[in-house]
Amino acid sequence: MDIKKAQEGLIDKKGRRKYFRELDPKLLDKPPEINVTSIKNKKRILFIVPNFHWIDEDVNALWDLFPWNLCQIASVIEDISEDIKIIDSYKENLSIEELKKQVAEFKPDMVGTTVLMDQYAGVAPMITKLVKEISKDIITILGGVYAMANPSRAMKDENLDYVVIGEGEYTFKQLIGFYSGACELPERGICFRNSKTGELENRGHSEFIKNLDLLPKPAYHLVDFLA
Ligand code: B12
Repeated sequence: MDIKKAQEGLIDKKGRRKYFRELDPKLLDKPPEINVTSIKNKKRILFIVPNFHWIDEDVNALWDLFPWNLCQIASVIEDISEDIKIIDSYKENLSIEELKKQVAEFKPDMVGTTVLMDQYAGVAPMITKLVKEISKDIITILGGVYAMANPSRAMKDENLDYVVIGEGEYTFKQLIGFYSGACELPERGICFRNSKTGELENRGHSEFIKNLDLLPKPAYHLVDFLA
């Protein structure tokens, strides 16, 4: 193989790698407008960190970290949600049945799961299955590096309703806003099954949040650091 030629095909005229160009990068100057005060019934939002030991007993999977990504998103959606909970089934070492019991008790309208890397792709359908067994009406969302890098693969899971592609703070807020009747679906940052055509609709990478300093402080009160 002619490596130089192969590389040329990956670089555009501005010298940028093609995959980056395909992200069609755009900056988000200001948060999307959502009429939060018009919402009559706010949604109950549950975030889940899967227990990676369901599929992997490798000691390298033993990272003692807390889900700051979910705390970050939670702080942005606090005003639009009825209640928000984060279940870290990894830290608690919950079994599928134990997690299912906690999900049923919380009675969520929407469940967002995070999967950091491809290595753990297999845990996502385990979560969506248990959620849809509780109720088909619960909307399931998957975010994180695995989902954003492989949206079509992730959407092969028939129990998954949305993949969030890119930074999730405002995309997820708009998704909640949509199901609360306060705005349209996000124009970017989601992949889902179009209900009319049945085809996958990939709206591409979300806009990059321009000024991260404007984000509220992460909702760290939703996780127990010292447990
Ligand atoms: C910090 C980090 C680590 C840390 C912490 C990992 C951890 N378990 O938390 C450490 C150093 C331990 C680590 C180790 C490894 N890492 Co690492 N790591 C990262 C890094 C640099 C940042 C991740 C991060 O925290 N970002 C900040 C948070 C806020 O962003 P986020 O999680 O993506 O969340 C945002 C969105 O994704 C989205 N989102 C996420 N979840 C959800 C959920 C919902 C519902 C919604 C709506 C949105 C949403 O919204 C969030 C806010 O905007 C990424 C590179 C990157 N730029 O992402 C690599 C990265 C994830 N790591 C990677 C790899 C390969 C590894 C290792 C396997 C390396 C190795 N060979 O050992 C190990 C595996 C460790 C393990 N078993 O867990 C790869 C994964 C590639 C892939 N496609 O799978 C990445 C992408 C780097 C790369 N480009 O290669 N890593």
